[in-house]
Amino acid sequence: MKNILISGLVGILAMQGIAEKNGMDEMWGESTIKLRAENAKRGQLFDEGNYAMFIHWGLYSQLGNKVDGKTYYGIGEWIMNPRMAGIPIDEYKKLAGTFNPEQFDAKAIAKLAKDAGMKYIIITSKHHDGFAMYDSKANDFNITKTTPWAKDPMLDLAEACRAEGLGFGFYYSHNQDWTFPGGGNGPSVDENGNPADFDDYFKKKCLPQVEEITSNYGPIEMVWFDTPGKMPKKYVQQLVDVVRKNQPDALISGRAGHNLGDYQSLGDMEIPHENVEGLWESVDTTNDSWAYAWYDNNWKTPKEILKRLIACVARGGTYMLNIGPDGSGAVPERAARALEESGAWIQRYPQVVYNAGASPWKHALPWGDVTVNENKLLLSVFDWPASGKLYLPGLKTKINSAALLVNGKPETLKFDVSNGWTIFELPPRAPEKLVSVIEVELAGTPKADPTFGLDPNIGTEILVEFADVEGAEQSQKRWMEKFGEWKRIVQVHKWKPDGKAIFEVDVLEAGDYCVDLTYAGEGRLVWGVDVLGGEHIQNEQNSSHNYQEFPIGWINFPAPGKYEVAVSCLSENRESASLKGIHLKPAR
Ligand code: H79
Repeated sequence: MKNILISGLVGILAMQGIAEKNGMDEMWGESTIKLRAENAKRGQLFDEGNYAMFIHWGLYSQLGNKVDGKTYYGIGEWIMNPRMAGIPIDEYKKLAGTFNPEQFDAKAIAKLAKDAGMKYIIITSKHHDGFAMYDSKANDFNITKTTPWAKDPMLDLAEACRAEGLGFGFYYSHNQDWTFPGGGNGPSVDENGNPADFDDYFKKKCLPQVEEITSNYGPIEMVWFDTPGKMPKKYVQQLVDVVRKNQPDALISGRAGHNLGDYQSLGDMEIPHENVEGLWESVDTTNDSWAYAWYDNNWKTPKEILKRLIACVARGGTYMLNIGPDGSGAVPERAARALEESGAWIQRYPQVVYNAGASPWKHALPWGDVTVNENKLLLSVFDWPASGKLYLPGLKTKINSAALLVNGKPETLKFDVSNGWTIFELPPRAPEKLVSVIEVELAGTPKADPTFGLDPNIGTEILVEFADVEGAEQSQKRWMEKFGEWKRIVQVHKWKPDGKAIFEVDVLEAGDYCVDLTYAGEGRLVWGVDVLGGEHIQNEQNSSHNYQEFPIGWINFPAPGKYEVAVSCLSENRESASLKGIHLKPAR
């Protein structure tokens, strides 16, 4: 993501001046502020660091998705919503009376983020429930006024981040407020039964609170607004103006709304398959929920964390990964261990992530992914080939040298070039348990042909978003796996009798390949697969409402080179047929 200029980047601003204006010199220490004044550039940590910690923590963390003995599955911060437990406002507010997070350890959290290789922390200052997790003068429904703990954790966390050399920033739910009269999806009347509108909420709570979070915690990295909904532009503009006034070096998330943010925020838990232009971010979580959920032990392993992080960097973006401390303030042990283990890997291979940019292939490769750092390609190998050969299709820039990193030292690799493919000779065993890295030094700017090469070792999956479609519709499909846990795919559906999804492939090793299709549908479906100008195969298989892979048969590529492979749905009852991708594997 290097080399992308943020529009309206104002350059380095004297943070000291801002601190003085707000009378914060004592709190933050002049020397730290000066240091940041010299180094800080708007969005630098975002643009170059590529990895951040997200924290969802609030009153809801105390419930951990269990209310009156009943467990609700889904995103924990939504627990009071009618779509989850449906807790009445008065009941919910009572939770503050027992919120006593004695285990909260700001230093330990900042150290965890640092050890994880993350460059800044963004934490929920107020989520949709309206509870401020900081000392708010603007509104009493906050952690210092209403809880027995009565402390402001954000002062400690901001300081701990600064001590670790990390950036710090706030999530703020600006549109939704489910407990303040007039807030988005909140009550429409006040305590006295008088009607309240969004303007009331905005003036009495939202704007003053954004003023507070941008004034009282020293220089911050970002304000992460979320779910703008139908919030009119004039309100968003006022919030943006406040952030710019108080924190000229802070980024504003794309979810501020009306295109007033500094970068694009993709959907929750969305990791794109194809490179995305511009400045953008994926937000994701270590398990399935954002906020702590007692049952949620579906943790991402260190390897999955690395895969997802590297995928974001390789697609040209930055990755923010969430933890949900529980009601005591403790970070779930398994999340912490996974972050530390993946972080230890990043310390060994910082060049793969920091200052690294997008893959010239524009998508992942069958065995791993590629990031670019200066004139080097960093090949992150997730699946080590048993054959002793790693196949890289379509590299168009000459290679000066290639090396496998073993215990941090480069060991020169031999390679051959054949039909536009680069074939590296590898030792039989991977040097790394998690992800091994090959550094390829190029003679010039990295260029590659993004055509999917059929890997001679393992199967190559190609999603329909990379296909050309005729006589059918290609569209995005979104659903929630559990409540609030978003999944999305591109599907080809609404097949006409002559409909086709055409995939371009590059074959290095001629011969038979096993074709599997991933689809959803109802009942048995008949699919045809054609190598254009070559063999046609077809078969009937079962289907299911969720996407599964079904074998179709073997198909032949008679010689090395490029081919078009067309998939069509041949059933008469094809209304339900929804194709997600094709998988081609050498039939050996
Ligand atoms: O903080 C996390 C989520 O709580 C928050 N964003 C992440 C970072 C988030 N809030 N809302 N959403 C994400 C989108 C939710 C949309 C839905 Fe619904 C909730 C779809 C179904 C239930 C509200 C009701 C919108 C449509 C119907």
